[in-house]
Amino acid sequence: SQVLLQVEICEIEGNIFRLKIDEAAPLRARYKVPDVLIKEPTTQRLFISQKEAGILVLSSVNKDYKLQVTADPFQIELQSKGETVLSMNSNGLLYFEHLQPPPSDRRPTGENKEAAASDSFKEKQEDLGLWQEKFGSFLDIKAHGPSSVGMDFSLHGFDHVYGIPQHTEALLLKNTSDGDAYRLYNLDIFGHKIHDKIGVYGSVPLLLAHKPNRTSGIFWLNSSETLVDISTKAVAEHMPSRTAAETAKQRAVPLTDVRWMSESGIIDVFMLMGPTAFDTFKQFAQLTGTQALPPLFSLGYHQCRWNYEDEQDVMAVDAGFDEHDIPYDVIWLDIEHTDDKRYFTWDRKKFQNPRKMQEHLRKKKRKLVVIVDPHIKIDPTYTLYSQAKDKGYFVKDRNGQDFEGICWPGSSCYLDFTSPEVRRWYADQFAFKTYKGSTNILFVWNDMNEPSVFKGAELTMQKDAVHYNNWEHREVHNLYGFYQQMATAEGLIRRSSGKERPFVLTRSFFAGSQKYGAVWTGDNTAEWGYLKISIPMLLTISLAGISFCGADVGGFIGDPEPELLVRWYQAGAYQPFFRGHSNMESKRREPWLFGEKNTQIIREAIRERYVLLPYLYTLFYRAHTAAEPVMRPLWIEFPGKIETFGVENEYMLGNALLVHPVTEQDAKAVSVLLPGSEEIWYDFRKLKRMENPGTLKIPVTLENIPVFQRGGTVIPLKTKAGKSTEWMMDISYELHVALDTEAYAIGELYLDDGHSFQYLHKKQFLYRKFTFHKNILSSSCTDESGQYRTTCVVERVIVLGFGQQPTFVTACSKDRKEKEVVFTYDTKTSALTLENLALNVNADWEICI
Ligand code: MIG
Repeated sequence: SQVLLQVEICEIEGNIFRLKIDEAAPLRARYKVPDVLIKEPTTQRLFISQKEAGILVLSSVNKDYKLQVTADPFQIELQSKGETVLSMNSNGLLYFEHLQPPPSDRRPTGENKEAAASDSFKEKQEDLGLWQEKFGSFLDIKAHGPSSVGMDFSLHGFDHVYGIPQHTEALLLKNTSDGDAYRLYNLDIFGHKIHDKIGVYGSVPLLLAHKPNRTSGIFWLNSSETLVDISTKAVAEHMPSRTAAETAKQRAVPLTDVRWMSESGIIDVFMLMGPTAFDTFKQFAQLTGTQALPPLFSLGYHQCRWNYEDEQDVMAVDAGFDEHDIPYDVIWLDIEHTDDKRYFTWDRKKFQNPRKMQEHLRKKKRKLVVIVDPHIKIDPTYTLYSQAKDKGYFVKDRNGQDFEGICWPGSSCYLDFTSPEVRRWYADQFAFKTYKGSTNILFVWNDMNEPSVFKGAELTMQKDAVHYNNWEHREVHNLYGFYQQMATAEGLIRRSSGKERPFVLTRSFFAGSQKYGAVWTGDNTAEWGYLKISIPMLLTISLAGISFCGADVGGFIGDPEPELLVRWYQAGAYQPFFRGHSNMESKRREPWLFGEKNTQIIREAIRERYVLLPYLYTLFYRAHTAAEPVMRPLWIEFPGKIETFGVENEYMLGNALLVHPVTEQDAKAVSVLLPGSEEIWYDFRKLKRMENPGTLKIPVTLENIPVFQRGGTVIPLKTKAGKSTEWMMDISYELHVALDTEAYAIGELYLDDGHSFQYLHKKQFLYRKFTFHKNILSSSCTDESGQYRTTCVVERVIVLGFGQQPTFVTACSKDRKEKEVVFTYDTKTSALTLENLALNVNADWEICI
């Protein structure tokens, strides 16, 4: 087209490369995604190591990386220590629609006058299709014309690719050559199918590729509708100086081509060079931030329903948990709690005294979460509406009027969260004095923020709606929910004068949403297939940087049979965000409604969760500080073991627990892969060493799901569950020390007040390490900078896989005398249990066996 494009390539600190392509002189600025990168990345100098006609080779300072740029055809090859990892545009699919004046404005100029005259009719017709488009009865007028961008990447030696949530799909991304591309376009699809490549609710344009010696990532920073095509094939190995004999022996090596296409914006892509999976997570976090550290209560169990009807209902459900001795932390109110879907208000007939209700919950050491959606009922008497209207805070339609759509309240306008001023104002709505009836135990749930617009094209906002700074909705679509959660989290922080951690659950998300709270997978269905697919879906979200994720336990739509509900609780108890939720039309399903036996099993599952919280909280601290996903596909822990690369029916929780949910009806046994021939695995409940690693057939009953602890790890637990996390503050700890082949184990415990930012500002935390080595278990400090006062003790230690009955066990802490420890040794399981330890969790001590 002769329109000049400008290419920028740079190396970013920490093994990241960035490629940007924009028009050198566009008619108007093209959209560049703001607010997702946490800071302008620090670039590193690249050196020119070769330059000749049409070829430019750049090397990194340490010479580890080389970028070879060729001019014709334009291609870039990225090598790491001589190994080609990634090449760009090798299939020539770079595509860049430059901005043009609208057809009506175009004046034929000198030389093309004649051509223009003869082709003008045809051209106009063709152009028209690019300047407006019909979708059913909806007309999308593209005020700035066509502006799509696209490019292909070849991943050399890779045939396993992951990421780009959210789809109801398998963990391993599939070849899309003969079907739909993976679509990234946030949509509210009620009753969505499983195994579909249409996007649902949220998008993170991050793709990871893995092979035994390397993990790499491609982060395509674009918030418009995006398609990703994937094609994996085997190609002849590339050997520069090949002899005839070598050619004969030539191996086929895998290659994955990934083609990204976006409706608008620029090409801005980050190549995360790993080389390990954990390096890749750090690189992505360096760009988009890490998981916010959740308040401890939010890792407990959440009880939700559309809807808990009124204050009496809330109290009764709350009391039901105590009556049935089931721990829970939070009860949720859906849209029916409001005055006719006016968010930030209460239906005063059903909730006469919301503060009193919250005081009641507070006394029970529990919390409340209420829903706050982004659409605002058109009603001049509704202050939120009239203020936003006056201030011009709503998204506009293409004619400059407030965009109107239908949603729960009927005709509604949509707050323009892309504007910093709107976000500030919105955040202020959460101030206690503004949000009447709210207290500091109230937290927030953002729903419908794709945004969902009933009777809109694909049930969302028109692409030609107009946002802050005149950007069309098409540019910012996938960012809308990200911004709402950002503003909400900010509001909750601000109402506490910066002291308390927020909790905000969002349905729509984008790269970086991890900084603002939790996400869930939306409206799943109460069927076995949805329980099964929830595992790869959550793993994919976790890989994309969002550790705090979960799926509606029980399945939102429909009524689960009791067995499915039980299995879902057992799975959810070992997943990051754990909430039971159900649709308006679904029957009530509080955990005690399915007979004594099922109540007992669900109670046990939830208690297991509560007992495990010290471990889970520590994992979240690792996610927060080191970008390690809480819930992990097996291949991350076993990067060299090809048999793990496609596993999605089980997963690791941290590095120590392997969880295999039961997702089949009436299962009598499940086939579990315990990877690593050199690993030792222990049954987490029976505390017994598994005979052999590998694929095992494990008998199951309805009582629980298979969970295993990996040898070489120490897991901190509480000795028992309580009514909620706050009731458990003083309960003592128990350590499960699982020995590896060297009779060694190591693990950590992080703890703090569980709710404030003091861990950050005042360094009020404890970060402890437990090491088992040469028959000595020692407790030491991992981070000397942290201090936290607690009287909590380690009460019990169980050493799994301990070779023989010891004769004598002693414990000694720094300034105390040695004391003898009471122990029992189970010769059948080889588990050694040390009791009545009373060793302060805050102190250095040793136990000698
Ligand atoms: O489509 O607020 O995904 O969790 O209960 C219904 C009512 C709208 C969708 C959410 C669901 C919530 C429901 N909302």
